[in-house]
Amino acid sequence: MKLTSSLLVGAFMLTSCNLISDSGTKPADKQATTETRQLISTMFELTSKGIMFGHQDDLAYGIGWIAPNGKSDVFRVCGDYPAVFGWDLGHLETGAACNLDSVPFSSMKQWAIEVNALGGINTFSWHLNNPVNDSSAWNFSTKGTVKSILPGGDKHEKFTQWLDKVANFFTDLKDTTGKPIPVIFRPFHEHSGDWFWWGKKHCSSQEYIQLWQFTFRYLTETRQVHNLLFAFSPSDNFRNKADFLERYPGNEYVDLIGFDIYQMQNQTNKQFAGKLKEKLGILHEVAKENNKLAAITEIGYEQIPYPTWWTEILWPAIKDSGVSYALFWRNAANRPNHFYAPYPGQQSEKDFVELYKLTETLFRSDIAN
Ligand code: BMA
Repeated sequence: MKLTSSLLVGAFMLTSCNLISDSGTKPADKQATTETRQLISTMFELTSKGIMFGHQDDLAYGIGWIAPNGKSDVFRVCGDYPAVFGWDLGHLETGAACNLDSVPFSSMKQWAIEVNALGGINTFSWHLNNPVNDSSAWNFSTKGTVKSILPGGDKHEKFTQWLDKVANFFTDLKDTTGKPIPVIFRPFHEHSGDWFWWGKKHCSSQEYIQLWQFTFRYLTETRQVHNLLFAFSPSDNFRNKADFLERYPGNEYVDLIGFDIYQMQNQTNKQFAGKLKEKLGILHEVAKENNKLAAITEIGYEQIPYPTWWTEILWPAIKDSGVSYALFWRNAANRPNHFYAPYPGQQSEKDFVELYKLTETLFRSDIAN
């Protein structure tokens, strides 16, 4: 498996291609580009090979470095890059040069293009500001915020201008031949929690669904952006399938379903693994019934305080889940102890290499080409 150790050297590792039925492998956007169609098919195919490892802001910064003065903590530990790269568009809507975690959008674009060229997959979340008071995504002090940005609302036009910026960003992501590169877009995430202004307590199900459907149509129809797969991801607080689907906008608007889950410091390994497994069981059922890709759209244990967490706790819980990928959250350069992937010298480093060596964990070199 992991033969290459350089992002610049690609080896085609997959020797067999299990052809899967066409149903459910087509993007929700009926006019999606050929590359976007290929991406969704490839992702489905890869689920029979293993689970892709993903990391947020992997190329932008890590422990003790900020680009260009350093590189990927994941690479530093295992000599390979993640297969999936997470980015966040928060603050793009304001016209700022950098996102909410100080990543320059111009660099983000370049990295996303590079990732695509080298066979990796990009996924974008969007911690967009509160459109009513221009505070952060976590500010829910304004009433009826979601309603105000829907058609007819007094912030609707402002919201469409924000979506224009997102559309421009995605349209700008082009390969060397000028073709738009396919990416995953995961807006309005963790909507089943209450911490974002689009959260459960702050809008009705109908409003959330309208917001999703409007966003989908605005990007794909009004702005003709056709390089997106749409990911729907609540937090981990759903109890059953119906609960998971409570704010689901419908199969015609979604390509991938998942959830965000973190091990809390007061949670034992056993509790976390049990919860993760239980939620993955529900996700698997929903994904199967709706022919959707499934993923763990955010995960991690802050500071990874347990040396063998990767192979003893995480892997047994996820290995048979059928998810396409698990995206680990960021290794913040400017926020002490806010990291979710190991770095050289971190106590779970060796165990992470063991995880890396497993045939069923897929990193960049495993999915190249
Ligand atoms: C959170 C934290 C914040 C960050 C936000 C968006 O979970 O990592 O520091 O600003 O995600 O990336």
